[in-house]
Amino acid sequence: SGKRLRVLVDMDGVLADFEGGFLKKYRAKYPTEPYITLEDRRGFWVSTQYGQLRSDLCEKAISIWESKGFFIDLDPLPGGVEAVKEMAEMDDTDVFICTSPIKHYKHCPHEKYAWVEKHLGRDFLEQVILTRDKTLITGDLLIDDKPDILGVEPNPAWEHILFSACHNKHLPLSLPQRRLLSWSDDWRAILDSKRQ
Ligand code: UMP
Repeated sequence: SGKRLRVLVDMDGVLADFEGGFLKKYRAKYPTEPYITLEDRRGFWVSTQYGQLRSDLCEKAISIWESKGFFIDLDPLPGGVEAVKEMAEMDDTDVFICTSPIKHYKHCPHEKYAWVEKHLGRDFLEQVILTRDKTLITGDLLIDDKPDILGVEPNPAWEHILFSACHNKHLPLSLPQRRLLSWSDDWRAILDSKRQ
């Protein structure tokens, strides 16, 4: 009973394998350059860590996700598409995909919609929110792999659930923040904990 539950689900690193897709295409384009294994990834920004490895690798990294085909080619992360479909079928539950496009807008926004259509179906396009500021979006939960989600709204409506990823799994959890270790973890219990 009570009001409907609104769940915001991030795309890169939560539904789509941004890190795996990046590393595969970076190594294919720059086979002789050094790279960072997923095991050694630290920090949300791939470009920052590549820039620390060697300064010119920052822009080489950026060239990968600015390329045509990068976002549409990302593989779904295990269980994500199934979880979101199940969530959307639950009583009194609204699910939105909440994702930040890169500022190089030539391919990314189009391919994010195309990815949702391909993996979740045409009807799910109604649920897509592209925004560079997630603090403006109201919801009960935001499932996102970015540790710090900041914007102009100092007190966002949602509770941020940190979705584990190669770059954040070593971070100490700043209480009372909760984690979802993967889509095999108990996401249903997290939703239930927010229901009236
Ligand atoms: N992104 C960068 N630089 C990086 C890593 C990711 O620009 O080093 C992009 C990819 C996504 C966006 O489009 O940032 C992150 O979006 P969210 O996962 O926060 O929605």
